[in-house]
Amino acid sequence: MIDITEQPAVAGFIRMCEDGWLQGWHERNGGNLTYRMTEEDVAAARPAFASEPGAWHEMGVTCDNLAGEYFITTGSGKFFRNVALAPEKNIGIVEINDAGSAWRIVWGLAGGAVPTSEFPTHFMNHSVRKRVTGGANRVIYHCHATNVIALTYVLPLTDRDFTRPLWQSATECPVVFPEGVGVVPWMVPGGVDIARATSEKMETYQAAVWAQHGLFASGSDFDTTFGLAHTIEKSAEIYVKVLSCGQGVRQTITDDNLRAIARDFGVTLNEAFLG
Ligand code: 2HA
Ligand code: ZN
Repeated sequence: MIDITEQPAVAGFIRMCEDGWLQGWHERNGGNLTYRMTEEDVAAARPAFASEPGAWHEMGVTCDNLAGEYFITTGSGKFFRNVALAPEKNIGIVEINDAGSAWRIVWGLAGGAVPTSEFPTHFMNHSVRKRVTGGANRVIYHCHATNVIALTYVLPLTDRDFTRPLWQSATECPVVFPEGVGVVPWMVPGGVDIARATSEKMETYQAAVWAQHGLFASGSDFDTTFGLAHTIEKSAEIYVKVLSCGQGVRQTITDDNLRAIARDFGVTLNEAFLG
């Protein structure tokens, strides 16, 4: 029997859970992570799959372009803090049916656990990001990034009102997320409505802010997805500190500065947020 936790996809997944925990973004069971496996990942993990997969569970959403895919997912109610200690109890691998509407557990989530309560949102976001990135996107990550959440109490909840200060609070930001960030108003977590609202934002953006809740980030691998969340949260932290000085903003990165960064780094900034 192989040690599945040493396979690169599972090992990378576990490391990212640990990284998020160490950042303080995953109090209790906060946050969730999913990864759409490659064929090679599935082949490497298959020897550890259960001889009898679990029962199929309908999700209430259907995504044709995810039929037959395999995902690594955190478990509902599980703590990121515990993932590295007991992976098979806190994360698992699910297979999607041929209709793209149901999952069944093939490894992990031991003891009756199920995929994250946000699985429908992750699933719909995977579908959108897979389509708009031509299959490159594989990771969807939800974290309770403290300063991003704090800003949702003081900034207007629009894509523009979040993107501009985030771009202006760290010079690398326009390079890392030139399309900006989306903002989803406060909604009940875990349901199909928040899944739909988020996936609409992910048509345009790599990341979406959930008001008074957290951040959704996407990417082609663990490094870029974690790096995106980290960059957004760092910029939010700087802006929170700037506001906390209580003197307003004396000087910032101007729109001409932003355009100059975009030109030199070869990225196209979302013009809707300039000027
Ligand atoms: O998994 O963060 O949004 C717990 C959550 C729900
Ligand atoms: Zn959450």
